[in-house]
Amino acid sequence: MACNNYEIIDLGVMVPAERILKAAKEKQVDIIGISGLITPSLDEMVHVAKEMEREKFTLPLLIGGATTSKVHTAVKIAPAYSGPVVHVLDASRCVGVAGSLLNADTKAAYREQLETQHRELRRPIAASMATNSSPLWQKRAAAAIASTGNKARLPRRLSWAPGNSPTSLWKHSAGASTGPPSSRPGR
Ligand code: B12
Repeated sequence: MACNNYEIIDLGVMVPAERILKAAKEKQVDIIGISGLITPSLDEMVHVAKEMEREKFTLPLLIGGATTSKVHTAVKIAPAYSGPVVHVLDASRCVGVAGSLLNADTKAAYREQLETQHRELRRPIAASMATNSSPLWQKRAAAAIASTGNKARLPRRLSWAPGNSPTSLWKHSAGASTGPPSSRPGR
């Protein structure tokens, strides 16, 4: 990221959501990135997303780390926050993702693509919940399936405990390339 003119503000590990969001406001960052190494990090990431929503953030939230996945991001994190939430498999892809999210010409289409992908990833889970015999579960699953926007909340099926997540805030410096991924150097 730094090689592509992004300034990285590394807040370290086990950083509470409150401190992440405070720093994001103070430094006027363009993107927040959080990393999850072990299972407890996953629930903490959902908490960060909820806090971003509560504090009316609109910045993109990037998700990465050994324990994270596209499915968890789509099912558990993205529904908690109305801004863009992107799972990035490998940090080396961040330049392209950040560019697509920040470039005025590409961000709307990228967001659309992201929402479609998240809906696709949620669909089988919502469908499997619908087959559960509990009436309450069926009701909640039906609501989840009927929901279209990224506010769709799926009932809790999996258990994730709170934990830690290394955190970075990225400030987009003047001169950074924000064109579509194929047009940027270093990819
Ligand atoms: C190294 C390691 C450790 C080290 C950690 C040292 C340290 N201080 O970081 C030690 C030995 C301490 C350790 C301990 C444990 N570990 Co461990 N560990 C690993 C291991 C082998 C590699 C993790 C790593 O650093 N990879 C290198 C980094 C660069 O890769 P990465 O995290 O995947 O990040 C890449 C992408 O995800 C992305 N990315 C990462 N962060 C971000 C952030 C953003 C914003 C973006 C966009 C992208 C991005 O870019 C990176 C480069 O491509 C993984 C297995 C694995 N192969 O992933 C298990 C693993 C993470 N550990 C695991 C476990 C269970 C543990 C322990 C709980 C074991 C135990 N019972 O004690 C403890 C927990 C310790 C703790 N409290 O955190 C599990 C986690 C499973 C889970 N879902 O919870 C894993 C997945 C192994 C496994 N398959 O079971 N571990």
